[in-house]
Amino acid sequence: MTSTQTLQSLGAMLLSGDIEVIDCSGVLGPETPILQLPADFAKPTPKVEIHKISEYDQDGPFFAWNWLVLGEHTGTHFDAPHHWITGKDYPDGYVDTLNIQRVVAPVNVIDVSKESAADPDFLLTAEHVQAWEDKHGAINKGEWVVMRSDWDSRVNDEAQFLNANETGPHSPGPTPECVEYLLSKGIVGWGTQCIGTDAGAAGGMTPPYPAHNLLHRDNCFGLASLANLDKLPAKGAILIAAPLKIKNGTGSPIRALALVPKR
Ligand code: 23J
Ligand code: MN
Repeated sequence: MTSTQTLQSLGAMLLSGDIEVIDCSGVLGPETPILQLPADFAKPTPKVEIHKISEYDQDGPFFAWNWLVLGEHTGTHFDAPHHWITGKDYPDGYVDTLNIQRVVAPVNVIDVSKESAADPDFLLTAEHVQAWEDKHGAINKGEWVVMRSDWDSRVNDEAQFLNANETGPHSPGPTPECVEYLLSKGIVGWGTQCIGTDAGAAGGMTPPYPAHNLLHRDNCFGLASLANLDKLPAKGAILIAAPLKIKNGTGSPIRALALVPKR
C-alpha cells in the first residue's frame, strides 16, 4: 500500500468507527491535582484557575469565553527535554522547537495495574519490560512506552492521587535501569498515569528522578497523568501527544489521543 492509500483507509476507518479515538487526558480544572515538591523547592505551580470573561452578558452579549491560570506541568501533560538540567542544551528541547513528527507514534502499554494496586511503591524494572516484550513483542525505535497503573481512578481525590504521608509520596514508576533499557531501544518517550513520569520515591534514587534525568538527557519526552490506558491494547495503538507551542516552553498540558482498532 502507498502512503496515500494507507491514509485514505485510516480516514475511512476513523469515520466508520473501526478505528476509535480514545481520550487519554484528564479534565483540567481547579480540582486537578498539583505536584508537591519538598519544602526546599517550595514554589509550587498554582492550581488551575478558569476566569470568565463573558457568557452572553453585558461583557459579551453573544459570546462566551474564559482566561486561564495554568502551569506548564499541570494535569495530563508533556515534559520536554529543557525541563531537566540534563536536557538543557538541546536547541530542539522546548515544546515550540521539538520535532513534532516524533510525538505521533506507536505506543506500547505495559500493564502493572495489579502490581500498583498491591504496592503503591511498585517499581518497573528492565527485567519486567523484557518479560513484557517476550509476551507482546519488541519495543521499537521511535515508539512511546506507557505504564498502565490505573492511577487515573484516583485523580478526583488529590490526596489519593499524590498518595503522600510522613515518608513522602508513594506512587509507581520506573527504576533508573528500566529507563536506561528503554532508551537503549530508542524510544521517543515514556509516560505514566501518576502526577509525574517518576515514581513517588524517585527523589531518593541514583540519579534522583531517573525518568526526568535520563529521558531528557537523551532528548526524549515524558508524559504524565495519562488517563484511560485500560482502553488501549498492549501493542497496536497510535498515540498522539502534542504539546502547545509555548515559546521556550518546558512542557505543556496535552489532549493525548490514542487511535485504537475496534475490538
Ligand atoms: C519539577 C521537579 C520535579 C518533578 C517535576 C517537576 C515533575 O514531575 C513534572 O511535572 O515534570 S518530579
Ligand atoms: Mn512535567
